[in-house]
Amino acid sequence: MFDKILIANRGEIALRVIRAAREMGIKTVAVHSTADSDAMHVRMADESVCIGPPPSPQSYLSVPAIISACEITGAQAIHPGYGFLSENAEFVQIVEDHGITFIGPTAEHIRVMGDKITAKDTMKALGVPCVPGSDGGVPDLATAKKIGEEFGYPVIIKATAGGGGRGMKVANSAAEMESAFMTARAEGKAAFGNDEVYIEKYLTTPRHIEIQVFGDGKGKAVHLGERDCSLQRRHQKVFEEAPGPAISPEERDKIGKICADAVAKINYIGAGTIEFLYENGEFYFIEMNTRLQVEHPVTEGIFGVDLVREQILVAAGEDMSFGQDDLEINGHAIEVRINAEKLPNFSPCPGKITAYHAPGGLGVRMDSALYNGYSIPPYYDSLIAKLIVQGRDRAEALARLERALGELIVDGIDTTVPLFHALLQEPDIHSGDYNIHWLERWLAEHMAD
Ligand code: MV4
Repeated sequence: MFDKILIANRGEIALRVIRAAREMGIKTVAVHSTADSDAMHVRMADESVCIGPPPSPQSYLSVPAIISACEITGAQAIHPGYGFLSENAEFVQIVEDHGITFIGPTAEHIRVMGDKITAKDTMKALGVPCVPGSDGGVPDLATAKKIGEEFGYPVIIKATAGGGGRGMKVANSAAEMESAFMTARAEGKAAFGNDEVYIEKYLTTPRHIEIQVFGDGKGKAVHLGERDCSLQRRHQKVFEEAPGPAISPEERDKIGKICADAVAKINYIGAGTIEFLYENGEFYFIEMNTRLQVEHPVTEGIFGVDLVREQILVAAGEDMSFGQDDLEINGHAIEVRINAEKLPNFSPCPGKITAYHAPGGLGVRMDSALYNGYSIPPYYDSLIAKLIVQGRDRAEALARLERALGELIVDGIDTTVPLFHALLQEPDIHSGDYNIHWLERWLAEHMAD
């Protein structure tokens, strides 16, 4: 096992990793920009290294600075958290070339899943159900129109280097194809330097259901059920839950086994998420994320496992501490993402926290790097806290969410907390009757400015 690891991240996820490492008796190194000298992750780690000025490209994304921090402190492994360098295959290669262990998948798995066409080809070949569409890239407009006719409109054109909603355009008819095709191409080129696109049948009212998988890198893998992350705004998740209110135990076992078998076959190591659209009782693969995700705590809650601990175990060459037969769902968990943003426009709202009180009690987990008097810097993501609640069933989890939100005090800045109080008044939230468009529609109706 490692003696010391470095966490190449900040905020709540850096704390999350430090906590797992400390329970395992592993020393921790925090890295930070000059804007984060007073940040909680710096205080909580055993050691810290300043790696550069506030803008991320010169600090949290600076590969030489992070490698140097490892060498100076003698850290043997790097946990990337999510975002920043977590899905950067070149970074992983450089880390390994320096004799440092990357706590996460191989550079090759990250590369394969980062290219959405290759990811889909790979998953299809492994028996994972995919959205019908072009098999591979679509070279020109004429081919795009042929595919539109073959699968029937509406279709969606996606940049192969895209993901998270960028470089995506819907065409409702042949007439809309030219503009949608050209725009998706141009966006792919501008944002990712790659103008290759592919086409899928557009699913009009799906849910976003993602399956948590975990592999040991030696051909063994398990699944930890699904999360329903359909409640999103501009491709940012807002509210996530597990298990999915629309998924039956039989459906879970079936799609879960398909996913676990797929990642076992490619000797996948560590945590991964296989994203699906779910409509009319069918799952359609869209993307795979090769990292620990923001919303992993809802899965940890219902299965009672520490995913970061397992990541560290398998990265050190040890076995996972559980197998599929050890995994059983207990109750229901919900996470809400609390952002330093001002409603109704969700405009970023950095500034000084003048009073802070975190909720507690049975079934409440608050993952946050906030403290009283902390100043939220303007340079980074606006996520300031994840409130995760768990109950014996969904109704109990929702009641607990409302109770916990009531206890929370974050003064001095605006947050998205009022959004959650309002959502908890909605019958559709209580019945679980929502899809990927529900929140945008609700916001248009309730947050008109
Ligand atoms: C789709 C789709 C409908 N049909 N693919 C958006 C982000 C990227 N991960 C995939 N996305 C979508 N792909 C087909 N074939 C609708 C979306 C989509 C979406 C997906 C998940 C959660 C929220 C969404 C909001 C708008 C569109």
